[in-house]
Amino acid sequence: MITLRPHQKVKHRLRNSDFDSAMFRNLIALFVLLVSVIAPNAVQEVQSRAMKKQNCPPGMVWIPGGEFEMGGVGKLARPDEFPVHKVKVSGFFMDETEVTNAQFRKFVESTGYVTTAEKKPDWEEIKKQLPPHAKKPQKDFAPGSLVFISTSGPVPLNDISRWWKWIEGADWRHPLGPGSSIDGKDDHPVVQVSWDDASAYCKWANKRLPTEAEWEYAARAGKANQEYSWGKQMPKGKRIPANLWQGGFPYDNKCLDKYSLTAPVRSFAPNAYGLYDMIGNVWEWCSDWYRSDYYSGLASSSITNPEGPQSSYDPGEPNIAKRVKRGGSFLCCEQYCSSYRPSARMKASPDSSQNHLGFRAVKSEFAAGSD
Ligand SMILES: [Ca+2]
Repeated sequence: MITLRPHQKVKHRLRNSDFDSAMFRNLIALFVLLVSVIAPNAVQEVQSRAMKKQNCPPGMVWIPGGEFEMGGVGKLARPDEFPVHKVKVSGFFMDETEVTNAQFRKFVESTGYVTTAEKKPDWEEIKKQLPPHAKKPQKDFAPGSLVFISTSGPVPLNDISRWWKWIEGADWRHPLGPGSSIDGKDDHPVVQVSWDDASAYCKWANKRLPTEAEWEYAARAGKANQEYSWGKQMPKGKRIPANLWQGGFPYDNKCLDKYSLTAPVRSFAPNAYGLYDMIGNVWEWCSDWYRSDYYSGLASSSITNPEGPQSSYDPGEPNIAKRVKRGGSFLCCEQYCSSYRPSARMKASPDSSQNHLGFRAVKSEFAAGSD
């Protein structure tokens, strides 16, 4: 038996180690060669994803393109979510979180932008949304916005005026009206922003609002035909997966998820794409006009990158043109709209702002890096 001295053992180990690492490198090279011959597209896809990750704008994630079934799943789906149809979307970058107060403040400080809620409402614009011959009120309009105010007990749920009140002086810096503030809430989503405000921010940030199809595709995060973003389970019990409403609506918020209004972004687990709060916290504006019958007018074959209908139609308020909003908010519950489903559609006029409504932005692949 040959006995190695200590220095010989080290040399021996080094030689073995050199040999092992050379073998390992050769095996990897062989593996890559084999894969590139057998599945060249897979290699390109992996390389492309790695490049996308490397070139991802700060605070955004890459959403790889694909095809999905867009529309209602399960018994809670509403008529405007049908028919379910196939949609292809190209890959795009999406904000990880809803746009925060800090981000919106940076935009306002850079541009001097004044939001819709901070401007005196224009009677000529309001008149367009009212029945013909509506008379101008005696009192002058003051800037303001809509604020959710809990009722003292149960109320008919077909009358939103019971819990939505026009509050003069409510705006993004004062989400609940005069006396409220966003001090210490830099990481909360900005609210009281209209579609026009959200679009102005996006333009400044060299981004854009997501289409309704992009939004739903990103919210599903690869979970085909699932009722909820997190799977098949209703948001019940103590492990609530998003900032929603628990308890009797709109009078008894039990806050099992710990938040009665907005929560700081990233308070709940992200979806499989790494996107936070796609469901709950605040509604998010999309770029599309809203039409209740939009899906039924689409071709039966798969459509690619749809940008929504040319015009708006909401049978509930046919005189008011509306844009789509998605994802539900801290006010969503089973008793009212159950809009914590990725397919749920909601709408509001582009000059509307509310204290449960915000947005996040996206960026097309070709626009990446053009900052
Ligand atoms: Ca909540």
